[in-house]
Amino acid sequence: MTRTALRICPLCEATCGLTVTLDDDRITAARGDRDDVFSRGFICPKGASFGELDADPDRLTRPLVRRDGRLAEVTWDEAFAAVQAGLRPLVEAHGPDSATSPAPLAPGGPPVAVVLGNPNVHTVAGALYPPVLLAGLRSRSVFTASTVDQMPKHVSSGLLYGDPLAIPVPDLDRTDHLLVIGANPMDSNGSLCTAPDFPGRIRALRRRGGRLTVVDPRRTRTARLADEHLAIRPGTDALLLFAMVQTLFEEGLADPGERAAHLSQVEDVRRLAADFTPEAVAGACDIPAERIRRLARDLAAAPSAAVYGRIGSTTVEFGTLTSWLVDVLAVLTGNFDRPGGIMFPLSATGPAPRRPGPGRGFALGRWHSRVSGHPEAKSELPIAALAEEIDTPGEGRVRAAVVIAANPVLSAPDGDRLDTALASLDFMVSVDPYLNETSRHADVVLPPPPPSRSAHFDFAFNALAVRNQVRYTRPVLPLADGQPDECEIHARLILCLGGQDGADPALIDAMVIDTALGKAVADPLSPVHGRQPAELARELTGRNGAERRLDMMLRLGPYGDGFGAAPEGLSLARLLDHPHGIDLGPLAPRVPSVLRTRSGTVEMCPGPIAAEADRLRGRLGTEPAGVLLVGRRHLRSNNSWLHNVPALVGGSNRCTVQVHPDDAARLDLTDGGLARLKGDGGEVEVPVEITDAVRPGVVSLPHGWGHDRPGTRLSVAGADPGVNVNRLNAGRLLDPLSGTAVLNGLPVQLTPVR
Ligand SMILES: Nc1nc2c(c(=O)[nH]1)N[C@H]1C(S)=C(S)[C@@H](COP(=O)(O)OP(=O)(O)OC[C@H]3O[C@@H](n4cnc5c(=O)[nH]c(N)nc54)[C@H](O)[C@@H]3O)O[C@H]1N2
Ligand SMILES: Nc1nc2c(c(=O)[nH]1)N[C@H]1C(S)=C(S)[C@@H](COP(=O)(O)OP(=O)(O)OC[C@H]3O[C@@H](n4cnc5c(=O)[nH]c(N)nc54)[C@H](O)[C@@H]3O)O[C@H]1N2
Ligand code: SF4
Ligand SMILES: [Mo]
Repeated sequence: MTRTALRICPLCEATCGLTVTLDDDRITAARGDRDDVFSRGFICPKGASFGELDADPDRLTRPLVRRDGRLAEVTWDEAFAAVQAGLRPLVEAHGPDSATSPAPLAPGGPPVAVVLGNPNVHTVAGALYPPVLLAGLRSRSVFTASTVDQMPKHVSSGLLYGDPLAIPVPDLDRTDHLLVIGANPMDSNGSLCTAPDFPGRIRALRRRGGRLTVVDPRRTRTARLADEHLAIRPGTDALLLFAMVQTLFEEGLADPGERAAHLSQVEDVRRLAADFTPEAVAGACDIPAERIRRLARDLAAAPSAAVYGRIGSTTVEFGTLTSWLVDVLAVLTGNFDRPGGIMFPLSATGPAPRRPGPGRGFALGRWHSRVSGHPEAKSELPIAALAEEIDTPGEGRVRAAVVIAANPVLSAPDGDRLDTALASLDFMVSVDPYLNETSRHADVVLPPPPPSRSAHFDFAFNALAVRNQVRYTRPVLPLADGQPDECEIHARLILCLGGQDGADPALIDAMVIDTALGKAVADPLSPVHGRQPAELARELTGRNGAERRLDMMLRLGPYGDGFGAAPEGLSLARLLDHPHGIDLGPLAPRVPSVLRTRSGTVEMCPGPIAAEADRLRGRLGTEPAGVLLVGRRHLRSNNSWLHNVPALVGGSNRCTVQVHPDDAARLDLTDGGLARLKGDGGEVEVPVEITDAVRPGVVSLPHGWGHDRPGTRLSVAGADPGVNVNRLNAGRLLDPLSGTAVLNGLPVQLTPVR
């Protein structure tokens, strides 16, 4: 029987609503849901292949356990028993660890690393359970995709606003001028800026007479749409943006406008920027000084303007400084926290707005990594340091790993070293639907069900969306016999770490609800202040623990019904009545209530930033030489795990090194010929694609390829494996404040292979 069902797409940050067509239990088509309150029918080729991805025959359907060196299918009970047997002794040796029985933290915590990958921000399980797991385990060896991605933005926000999660987004639908630094939303569909149909929103900007400026060493599909494209030399954006700040002060254009009363240390920024004149940076950036001045003037003159930076602004040596400068430019041009500028979304499951005033502030470097002494950021260590934390002998060495939705062998620096290091662990468990380059090292693999059989709610991306809205989709198909939901997998994993395998996984949700309601009733500002937690818990609805937690978060959240205090407010039941979502309106100003700094103001010139500015000042007058490597993304790909879907691979989605014609001629490279690319971490041989889309002196290789390892189960990807760009990168170059690896602007050597 044919029917349709709604499912929010989990594949990228655009969070498009899909209408899937089902023939019995097979998805035969996926199209955009025209009635979706946010995405309004938009879809991209990845979403359209939802059915194919969902039914990939290589997807694991049963858990695997290593026996006599080989991974074999077992029952779920056997798999969890193996997890507890493998991890519990290591946890126990380091003292009590349960989140319910707090005890003093053993130095460094247990020798168990937790590695969390990108899809965790796209699943309900990944949002709700890892925080519980981390609180219970209290390991200091926590590594996530953030340190090959957006950690610089978290650190910048932590320092500026006192809250690393308070990330302002461009008010895309109302801005008159969008300045894009190192992002290619035409292919990525946007990031740290959830905007389904980013392409349409850019076209709408142009239609209403707005201006688009793109700073990118490649002429990307986004750059092609721009009024102005600046092909900057990679890694020099901090210099460019500082020179714009200098120009604003120099020419009397710095005017924060209405928000001035909530800012502190603005004069310190002026002093910090003084030496970064356009003339002083022009050579390094390879952008004429007069053009830099004009960029600053245009930004100041626009009726409204938004500055937006992404991967090319974060995964670089001065990533935190650049991320800070992105916001500083918006503040100084009066485009902070106002329509058309950069604004803070208000998520339906986030905390309700609190009374303005001093907060707890944000601290960095509360502990350091064992081997290289990297400071923690947001309780994480750099994923670039994962290999050395495993393979360097000594007290506190990481001996086991819990890997959830991560493929760091391909996505993190020094892929080969990490590959070897993971193989040497005493124990590793992967929660992953594929047997891939990383999970092949696991002793236990716990596969989640396919997305059609999981519910979807965007806990992470609603806080980054260009419009406030809320949507929820239940699974479109029931779970296969015996297959647990991913939430249940996470909950059982938490129980195993606590030595409680066999206990009811619902206990985990009950504990979280109990704690959260306990806090809420004790909070004099909460609508449920003074009520009984048990009575509130009984009011929660939902089919399972995850739904009850969602109901609780919605009801206590900024739009919530407050358990009856605001009867028109949000609850799970209300959301279920609106299958295409509920629109909550355009972004609204949130300063000062969003601020959590100790001063209660936007602290414009934090100490760690000033120190980084001094380090950058030392670079003035220098010009990076040699060939620099940057990445690229393709619309029909997504990090490391979509190369197994036939409809998405092939054509222009290929793992080639793009080289400018001048460089190709100089280096004697031919189109389609092989080149050897060498970095400080290793080398690869890869086909050359000659194109003037990259600027001279820059080559581009995508990440997420290199599917040629034995012991994986990726029949499509393995046939056209590509190479792992992160083999080139020894992972020694990091943005020091955030621990984020330098993935863009990496020095490489390029030679022809004969
Ligand atoms: N050189 C270079 N390297 C990069 C980047 C770059 O630009 N250049 N980009 C970086 C960025 S921004 C990121 S975010 C990282 C991403 O890198 P990772 O965080 O490693 O994420 P993925 O490569 O997407 O791999 C995700 C894993 O999750 C599994 N998975 C898929 N769906 C699910 C699910 O529903 N549940 C579970 N449990 N598992 C699932 C997949 O099979 C795969 O093994 O890569 C980074 N690496
Ligand atoms: N199709 C597709 N979509 C995706 C993903 C994917 O793999 N494929 N991954 C998802 C993830 S995890 C993320 S984090 C987002 C990332 O989203 P984006 O950041 O929009 O994606 P990228 O294509 O990496 O864009 C980074 C751009 O920065 C440029 N760049 C490199 N170095 C520099 C530099 O030094 N300065 C400047 N100004 N620019 C530079 C690159 O040429 C590139 O065009 O995309 C998400 N969406
Ligand atoms: S843009 Fe992103 S969310 Fe939308 S259909 Fe494509 S992959 Fe899915
Ligand atoms: Mo990412």
